Amino acid sequence: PQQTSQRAEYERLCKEAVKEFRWRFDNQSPTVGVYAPGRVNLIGEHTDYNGGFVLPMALHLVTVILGRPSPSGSRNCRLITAASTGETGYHEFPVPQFPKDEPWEVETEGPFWATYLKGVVALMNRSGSIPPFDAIIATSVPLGGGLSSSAALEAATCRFIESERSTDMPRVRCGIMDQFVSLMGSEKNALFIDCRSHEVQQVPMKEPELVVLIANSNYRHSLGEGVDKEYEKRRQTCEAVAKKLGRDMLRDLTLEDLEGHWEGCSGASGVLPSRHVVTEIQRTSDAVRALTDGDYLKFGQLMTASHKSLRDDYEVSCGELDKLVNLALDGEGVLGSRMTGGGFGGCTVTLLKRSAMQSTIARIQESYESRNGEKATFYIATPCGGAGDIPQKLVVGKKGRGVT
Ligand code: GAF
Repeated sequence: PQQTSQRAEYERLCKEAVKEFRWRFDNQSPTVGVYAPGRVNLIGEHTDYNGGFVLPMALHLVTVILGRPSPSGSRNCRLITAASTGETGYHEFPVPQFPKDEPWEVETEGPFWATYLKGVVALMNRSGSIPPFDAIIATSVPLGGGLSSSAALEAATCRFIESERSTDMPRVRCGIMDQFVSLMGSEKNALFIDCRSHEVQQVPMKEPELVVLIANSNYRHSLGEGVDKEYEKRRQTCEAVAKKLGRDMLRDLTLEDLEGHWEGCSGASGVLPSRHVVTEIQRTSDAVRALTDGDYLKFGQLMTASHKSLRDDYEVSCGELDKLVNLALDGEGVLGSRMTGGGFGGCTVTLLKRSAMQSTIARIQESYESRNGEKATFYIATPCGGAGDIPQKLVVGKKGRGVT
């Protein structure tokens, strides 16, 4: 795989998006451009909504939004996606507003990707001061690939609205990790986030002989469709067990607490998922210590243990992810491997020696195929910064004529 920079990614997407924006919107150039990255989580899975620890890093893969205020007299926002996103479409809607005192659900009419954007706009539009806009979305974060394409879109929307006037929307009660790292990512560092206190520690990723390799199973997950029920079910189980044992969150429980109440909990369906969360929180803080001490062997072992726990106790892996992890581990120079993100499809993340990268990729390519007959695709992950503005000259071009 090519190792591109975040800047190269947003420049490429911006060029494409400016052309399509001008083509669609009367040859006008956009005036604002922003980007926000996807993420890979190194360890700490399904811990965020239990108040635990996570260790994600922002990626070079980004979502960009370019736009401008709507022409005067227009009351609606107009939204398009760039052809390369593979989810092309057009959607027109009035600027959504979050009612102050009533329960509210985002208007889900229109394509699903628009719902994420509308939800963020509504939350930011409590005072009703956001004017309508025209915008285009382009992305290099694989959709439904477990690298936070939806959080990247939410973070980009947030940045876009902020820039113009200088969370998970489609009913998934997700945690804070993805949006947090997409906004706050740090170049050269993974972020160790305490999801209860929101304290953050930057953890340098600085061993040049090691590579973090992402393998996309190309079996798509979507937390917003069918799979969302599985995600929500697990979340409810965690909340119920914590409540039953008299605590706010599983973060407050130890393994001993849990084992002592083995009988009291709702059978294996409650205890096993909780055991994953409690042990994963511990593994994540151990992993940060290992990384800080330069003990990469240990870090790798913790990653692999995390996968087993997600597979056997939390039951969020799938055949494709297990196959990718097993194939990765089945060779020299691989320190650890695990599924990353919500699960049920998407990507794995593997820590390995640089010298072992080609042979590992070749081994996977030879034997891996998803249930839909897809091969895997690969990315090298280096920690990148969070959401930002695209330089004006790329967005509007010379003398406001746009980039052609
Ligand atoms: C998804 C969610 F959006 C995150 O909040 C997190 O819970 C993750 O699954 C699992 O660690 O990406």
